[in-house]
Amino acid sequence: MSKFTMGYFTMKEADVLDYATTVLDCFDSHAVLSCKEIGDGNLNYVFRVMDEKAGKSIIIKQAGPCARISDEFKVSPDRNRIESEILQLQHRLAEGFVPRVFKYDPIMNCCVMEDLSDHVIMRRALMEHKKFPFFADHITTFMTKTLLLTSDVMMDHKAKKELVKNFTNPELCEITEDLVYTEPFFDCPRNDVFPPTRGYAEKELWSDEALLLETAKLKFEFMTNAQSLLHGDLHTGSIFIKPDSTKVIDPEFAFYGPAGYDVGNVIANLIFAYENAEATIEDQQEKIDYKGWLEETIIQVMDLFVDKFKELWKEHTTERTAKYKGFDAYYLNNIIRDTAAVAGCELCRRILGIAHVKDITAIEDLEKRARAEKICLSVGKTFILQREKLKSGRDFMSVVKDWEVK
Ligand code: SR1
Ligand code: MG
Repeated sequence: MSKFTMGYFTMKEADVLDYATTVLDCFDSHAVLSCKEIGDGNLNYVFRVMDEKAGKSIIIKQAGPCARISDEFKVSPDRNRIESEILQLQHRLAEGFVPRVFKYDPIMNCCVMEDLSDHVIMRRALMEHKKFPFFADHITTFMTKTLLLTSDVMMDHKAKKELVKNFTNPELCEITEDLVYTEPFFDCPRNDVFPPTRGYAEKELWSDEALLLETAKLKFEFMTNAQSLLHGDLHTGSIFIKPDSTKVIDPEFAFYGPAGYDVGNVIANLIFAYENAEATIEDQQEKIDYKGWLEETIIQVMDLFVDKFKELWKEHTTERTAKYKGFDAYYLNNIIRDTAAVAGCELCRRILGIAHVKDITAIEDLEKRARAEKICLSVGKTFILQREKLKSGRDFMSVVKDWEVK
């Protein structure tokens, strides 16, 4: 009996090599394989197994019994099932935008998938000021298809409820409820506040009762609005990219929630890249050019999402009442409002909470970092409070630009 069928344990590189040789049939039986752990996320272990001679490689991703970032977060390794299943579903809904899954192993809580090493992690590429002209088009196709085609507007309601059951994800949702909606908005011991930012957080966020009330409403919206099957953590570290291809990875936070959650995360993380560019590009012309590209991308993400939403709505709506005049605009307005609010929460939580983003922490000049953090917090707060008024990509960007000159 193989050690891989006797019960779960967390694998080291040598175990993964053994697993690839004895359990999988991806490689030639005489192949000389090598293995390296390459994960740098907050939760899991990611191994690349290579047959260099044949130029073949795969990824084996294993969920540990707690988060990699801190063993305070006990998260069931069943998240690997959620990840494998949703990647297969997203492949059917939005082909070409996710890695292929070859196998899910419920004993070892790992999945075997396509190696995307010809792509790069988008956050890193943006920090090197690389441009991706097709990104807005790709990500809006991915989001409209995965979000709308899994909603009650376009799905049989009983089948949708089965998906809600299958993708109930209480532990990972709890992380988001705490880390995104709760802890950044008070002086939580688990927060990680850059000292020059503390005063601003105390005055402008933690003591603003109107803001706190809105964050409570948003948290309940996140917990109770089973609108669409979300990716659930769609930041630029969850995107593998190259100029002509965009692949969305790491959907272990997937569950049925408000569609604007995914769109808002994309927008907020592009704003982090925008503030990184402002703080780190020395040459003025290069800075204007790169920020200009990011600005257009942010605008297009919102606006192409709206255009593609309308097209899909026309083609795929099955729910009779959703076809009533005006319901499409009502539904879309709610998603745009939620997008603004979620972008606002993400902007605040990545500055004040436990899980930061490198776009900001890598800014070496401390004054520039403090300025970037203040802008992110101010934009975040405005997005939350003004969410009913922000209707287009340009509206989002004018908030960012207004705070840059204040
Ligand atoms: C304990 S996990 C911290 C963060 O990392 C993930 O990528 C999610 O964004 C989560 O909030
Ligand atoms: Mg992740």
